[in-house]
Amino acid sequence: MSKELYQEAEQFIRQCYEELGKTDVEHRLAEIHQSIQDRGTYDHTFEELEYGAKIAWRNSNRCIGRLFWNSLKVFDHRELESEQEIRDALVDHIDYATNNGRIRSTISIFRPKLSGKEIRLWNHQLLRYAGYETDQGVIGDPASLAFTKKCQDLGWKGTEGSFDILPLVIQIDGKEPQWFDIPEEKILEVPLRHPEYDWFEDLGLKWYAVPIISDMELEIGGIHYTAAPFNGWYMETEIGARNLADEFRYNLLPVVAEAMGLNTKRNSTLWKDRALIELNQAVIYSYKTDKVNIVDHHSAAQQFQLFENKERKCGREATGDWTWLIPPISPASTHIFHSTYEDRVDTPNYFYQEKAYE
Ligand code: HEM
Ligand code: NRG
Repeated sequence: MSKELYQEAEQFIRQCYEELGKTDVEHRLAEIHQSIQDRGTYDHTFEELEYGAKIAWRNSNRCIGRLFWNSLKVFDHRELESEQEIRDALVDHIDYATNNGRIRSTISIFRPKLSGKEIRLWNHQLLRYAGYETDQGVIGDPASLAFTKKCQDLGWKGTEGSFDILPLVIQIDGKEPQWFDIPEEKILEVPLRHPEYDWFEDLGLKWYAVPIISDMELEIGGIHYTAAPFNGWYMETEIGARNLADEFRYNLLPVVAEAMGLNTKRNSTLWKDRALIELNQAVIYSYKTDKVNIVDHHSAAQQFQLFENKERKCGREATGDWTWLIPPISPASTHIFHSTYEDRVDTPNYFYQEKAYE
């Protein structure tokens, strides 16, 4: 029997039962020991699964949003077997999490990897825009070029627009992956406009409401959940300072700066910085006006400080990856910049896994 698996299980179960104030640990451990001996694996109870997913969020060193780790909604979909059932659960996840803009932090957990058999979601996020290589250059999101090609190989056709939502691609146990369009009425998007610049909306920019990471593996007590999409809500810089601004993404700083009438020939006019601020202001203004949850980076940093304090009160020190925790705009205006964090990776946690395609 797998010694490592039992040891991973024991460590998790002891932590879980201790934190939840449960007393029947030894009995549960004996049960798990027996199960691993009989079947080579064990099943989490719903309570263990739910708390494991929450601890995994709490342990996510790169996440600034961890104050809310204990209010994650967990959907247990371990019984689902077909691509269609999984598609329906994913669409329900999008719908539940979106909640007309009052976004709910949610995770949907499908059956874990067992003797090499696994469910994989090929999407990086359940909602994301396609990217196309054309004679006029890239249209859409350059980060999606490879996945978009895969979708086309599978028979999906996009409209070569700048904001085409990609289909869900689901693969079970190495079989041919199946793709499904997401019903339009389930997708909430926010057209971007600016509180002072009327011309801004004419740029025709938008972004989707909910970031739902779908390609990471959730590990709890030695069990590997390879399909476990999760979401919170956006921090404005993710959209305004990275997705729309990076030169290798939508690359919109020159467009915004020109429209602002800035001299883009000279670095010293700080046109990039000024365009960044207005782009981020537009993101915040648009999401707030449409009543779609979003957090600005100053509030997020304050919430993260509350998380650090709460953790200390519980006898833990928050671990963190400083290089990811600092926001890409005005980092030194947050306490995070002036702090240090131990980048120790505890489990349960969310991990990168090998790409399912390529
Ligand atoms: C990373 C914010 C919820 C797990 C991040 C990042 C931000 C962020 C800004 C950095 C992303 C980047 O630079 O690309 C938030 C906010 C949330 C939230 C505002 C609102 C509730 C969640 C939830 C989970 C989670 C619900 C899991 C249950 C993670 C993980 C990463 C991350 C694993 C690292 C991703 C990677 O390495 O690519 N978060 N987050 N976050 N967050 Fe959160
Ligand atoms: N930067 C990515 C999303 C990464 C995760 N961010 C969150 N996660 N806010 C982007 O699409 O811009 N979350 O679970 O809320």
